[in-house]
Parts: sequence; structure tokens; C-alpha cells
Amino acid sequence: KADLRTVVAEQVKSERARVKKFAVEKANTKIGEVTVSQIYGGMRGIPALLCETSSLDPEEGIRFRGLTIQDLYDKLPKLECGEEPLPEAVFWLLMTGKIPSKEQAKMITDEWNDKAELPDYVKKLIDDMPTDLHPMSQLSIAVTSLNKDSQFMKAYKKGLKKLDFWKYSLEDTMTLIAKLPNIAARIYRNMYRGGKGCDEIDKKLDWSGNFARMMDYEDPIFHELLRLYLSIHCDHDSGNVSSHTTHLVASALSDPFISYAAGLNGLAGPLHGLANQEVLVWIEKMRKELGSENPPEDQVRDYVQKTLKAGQVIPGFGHAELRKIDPRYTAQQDFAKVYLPNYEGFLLVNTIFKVVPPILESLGKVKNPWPNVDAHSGTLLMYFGMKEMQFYTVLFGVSRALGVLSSITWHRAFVIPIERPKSYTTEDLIELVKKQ
Ligand code: AMX
Repeated sequence: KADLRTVVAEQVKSERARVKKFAVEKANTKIGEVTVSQIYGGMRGIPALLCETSSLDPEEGIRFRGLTIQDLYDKLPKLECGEEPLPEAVFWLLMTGKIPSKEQAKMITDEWNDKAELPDYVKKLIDDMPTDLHPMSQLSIAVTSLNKDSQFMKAYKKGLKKLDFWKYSLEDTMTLIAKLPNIAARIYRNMYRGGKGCDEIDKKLDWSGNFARMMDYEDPIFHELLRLYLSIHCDHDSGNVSSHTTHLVASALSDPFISYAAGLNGLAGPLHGLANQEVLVWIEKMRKELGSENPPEDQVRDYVQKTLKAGQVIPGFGHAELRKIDPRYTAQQDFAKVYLPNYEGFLLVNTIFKVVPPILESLGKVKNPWPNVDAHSGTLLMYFGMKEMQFYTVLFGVSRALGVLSSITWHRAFVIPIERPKSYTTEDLIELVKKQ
């Protein structure tokens, strides 16, 4: 069976020709208009970005190269002993648009296992960081430091041709994703296990299994959860903060390490990836204040109202683009129904799911009252003993690497130029509007 590089090279050849033809023939075709409110409103809905790896339908949710989350379950290879899709297979799908065979997914596992070892200077850098520095900052710093050996930058300095940019981006991508579990697990062990634990790859295990093991989680069901988690958080089209930031920075031909580190810094914001930490902080405060692990519906309702009255958002609910229940929420709910149906935390998440949407709807301004991916993930981790909420966004970040790095590799294959939209002062806009 063909390896990843061969399959991508064939795809690049045919896709480049197809995209070039389309982009030249339809160069002047208008696909939308921009209003003043969009400029002051976070550019919602402006059709401005290219994303080959995934697309987001507001009503249906995410599709990865055309596949829904259910399709990932139905079509992607899994481990012999597993039910959840393999992130290695998801990565293959994102990179090639094709479903890998079991052998092809295994080739990715083997390559990532082979490249997982961290250079000594990165180990030392992580070990020297203060344990009260947020793990997302530690992750971003460690990833940034890996660019010392960027193959893309080395080749670029020697005069790499534009049409070959993607090849070296892919090499850096493989190196970076291979090392991420090692980096994240080292941060975890330093912060929460006094620096103790194993950092050696077991070549019999997959990417998620090794990651779980290096964080000292041996339960095979937790390994399954991690496979699910790392698969569903990988990509959410290009408009979200982490993906767009990675693309923007990469468009300056920054190497994949520092481009993705920039995306991680965006993911670390409370309105984006940090929301999974915020959800659990909020739930734990609620439990403490209400004096129960699983408080009744009316008390939860009062607590939600109190949060809103204090001027805070309800974390884990709402979305800038989605307008329905996030299918990534549903996938986690399905997992919980099988493995932890009676867990108090899961029951409380269900109560919150019942109580919050009507309240948000009644405010009359929230465009999407439904839960997003972050409303569920922390509770699942908590069940398996991962109580360190600060760490949750790191798991999101590790998964997001699969999507954003595939995406920037394709942007390089298409030789997309540096991003440079036009900005206006309010005075400029007033003048522009007068001319309409
Ligand atoms: N709780 C309370 N108010 C909310 C709300 C929520 N969950 N979601 C939206 N609103 C409010 C907004 O704050 C805004 O109020 P304002 O006009 O007084 O400023 C109003 O409703 C309209 O906002 P919107 O158009 O519906 O949402 P948005 O596109 O501006 O923001 C998001 C989207 C996700 C930032 C917002 O829904 C939010 O803050 N949710 C909570 C945080 C969260 O879960 N983030 C994770 C998102 C998924 C991810 O990236 N991981």
C-alpha cells in the first residue's frame, strides 16, 4: 500500500491543476458582500478563507473531508480491540481526502512512534518552567523551541522552490505531531506528578495509547476516550481562532512549529479552547455552592441565572458559527452513555443540557443556545481521574495540530500568498458608506 507522502504527492499534482483552472476561470466571480456590521462584528459570515480539510455547516456541524463524525466511526480503521476512530487515520484523511487502510494508519503510528523522542534541550526547557505557569503557555513555548530543527526553514534558507514548500512543511508536521504527546505528557507529569513517570514510547501502542500511558493512565477505556477526544477536536474549518491564526502566521512562511504555536496561544483564550477548563471550573463552583454532586434541576436553573446576572457567559454553550447541538458534544454523550451512564458528573451535564438552552433563548440575543464540544469533554476526563482542569485545553491543542498542520500544508501546496486583508479607520468607513 502507498505511503502518505506518495499519496499526498499524487493528490497535490491533480488538485493543483484543478484549483488553478477554477481560480483562473472564475477569478472575478463574486461570492458575497461585506457589510459595516461584519467589520465591527468579528467578520462573522464573510466568505474569505480557504479550508480544504474540513467544512462547517451551521445546522449539521463539522465534516472532515466530507465525512461526518458518525462517518468516522463507520469508515475509518480502528484498533483490533477498539471502537473509536484512530487519530492517525483522521490525520491521513485530512491530509489526503482518502480513507486509509489499516496498514496505512499503522504506518502513521509507526512513524510517529519513531519520531517521538524529544531533544534534550526541549526536555530541559520544559523541566525548567515554573509548575504554576499555565500548561498552554508551556506547550506553546516547548513547541516554539522545536523550530530549531525545522526542515522547512533549513530548506528555505538553501533556496527551496515554492512548488516544493509543502513537502518540507509535511516533514515538520510529522515531526511535530510525533513529539506532541511527549511534550504534553512531560508538562502533565511535572505539574501534577512531581516529574515522575515514564517518557518512553511503547512501539506496540498507538499515538493516543502512548500519550495516555505517558500521563500515567493505563485504563484501556481512557485510551479509547483519548482516541475519541483527539479525533473530534482536530479541525473546525479555517475561521476559528486557532486555525485562522495558524494559517495567518504560516502565510508569512513561518515554519509549522511557530505557526501552530501561535494557534495554540489563540486556543488558550476563554472564549475558544479554554472553555473546556472554564466549564469544569463553573460546574465545580456550582456543586460547592449547592452542596451536592448532582443538584436538582431547579437549583441548577437558579445557578445559571445567577451566573448570567453576574455578567458572565455560560461556558460550553453557544457558538459563533454553529446553530445546532454540536455533533462533537453528541459523540461524547454517546460515549458516556456506554461507559459511565450513572456517573454523577454525567447526570449533572445532562441536567445542564436540559436547563441552559431555554434560558439562553429567553435572553433574545444568543444566536445559538445549544452546547458546544466543551460542555462535555471535561466531565469525561474527570470520570477517569484527570481532575486537573487547567490541563484540558492542552488535550484540545494536541488534537488541533492534526487539522491546522494538514491545512497549512495544503495552503503551501497551492502556493497561497501571504494574508493581507484591507483594514479601515471608522472615518474611512464613514466616507466609503457615503459613496454607496
Ligand atoms: N452565555 C451567555 N451569553 C452568551 C453565550 C453564553 N454561552 N453565548 C453567547 N452569548 C451572548 C454574547 O456574549 C453576546 O452578548 P452581548 O451582545 O451582550 O455581547 C450575545 O449573546 C450574542 O452572541 P452570539 O452572536 O450568539 O455569539 P458570538 O458569536 O459573539 O460568540 C461564543 C460565540 C462561543 C464566543 C459565545 O457563544 C460564548 O461566549 N460561549 C461561551 C464560551 C464557550 O463555550 N466557548 C467555546 C466555543 C467553542 C470553542 O471554540 N471551543
